[in-house]
Amino acid sequence: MKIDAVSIFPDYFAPLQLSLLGKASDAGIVDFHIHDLRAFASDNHHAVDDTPYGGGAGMVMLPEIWGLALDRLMVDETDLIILTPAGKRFDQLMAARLSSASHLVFACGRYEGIDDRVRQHYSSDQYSKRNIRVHEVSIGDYVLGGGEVASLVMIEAITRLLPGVLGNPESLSEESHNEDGYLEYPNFTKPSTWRDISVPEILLSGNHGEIAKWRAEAAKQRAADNL
Ligand code: 6GU
Repeated sequence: MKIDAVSIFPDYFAPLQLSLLGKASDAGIVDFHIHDLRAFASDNHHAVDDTPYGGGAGMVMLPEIWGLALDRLMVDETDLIILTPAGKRFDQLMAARLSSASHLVFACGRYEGIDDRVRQHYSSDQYSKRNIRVHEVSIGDYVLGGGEVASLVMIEAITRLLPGVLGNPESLSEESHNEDGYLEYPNFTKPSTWRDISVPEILLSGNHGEIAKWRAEAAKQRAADNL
């Protein structure tokens, strides 16, 4: 999978070199390319934003500069993800769907967002005919300073689903926010008693049927507690 990200703060993406993502990148499973939006700004101040038509607070990112940055990335079979708190909520199902994409482009808005004509332009027929799809995505109901951290969240959730990224693929099928929305059961390791708290007896029993039943019940209880 090829992943491009466009941002005025490319340094935000340094964590892509760490841990699982770094290994996936070294192994050639994902190919990250980070682009500095400001490189496409041509005026003296390298401005990337201006005041909104119609008035109001904040600044809006200029369509011309985004067009220059994105045009060369929009090859056939591309999913363009525009990060905005007004987008569709990211979840495990969306992560799973995007994990089968061949090319993702993350457009990280700052300020009050990107001029909406950028979304409109890349959503038009000339692009959909080439299997270029546009998604406006939010990672949750709170406001961040920009789309960079949201992109990192999405990239981590998506790439760990790629074959070969996780050491133990079983942890994928057993895991908590499995697309059906079940929370995982609580986990314990050695020692069997820590600060007077003992691990549930059943987990030491070796009875796999009873253990599975206990875990299903504990997971349900936890999900109910978190409502
Ligand atoms: Cl994608 N962007 C911003 N700025 N804030 C957010 C978000 C995105 N998702 C949740 N909050």
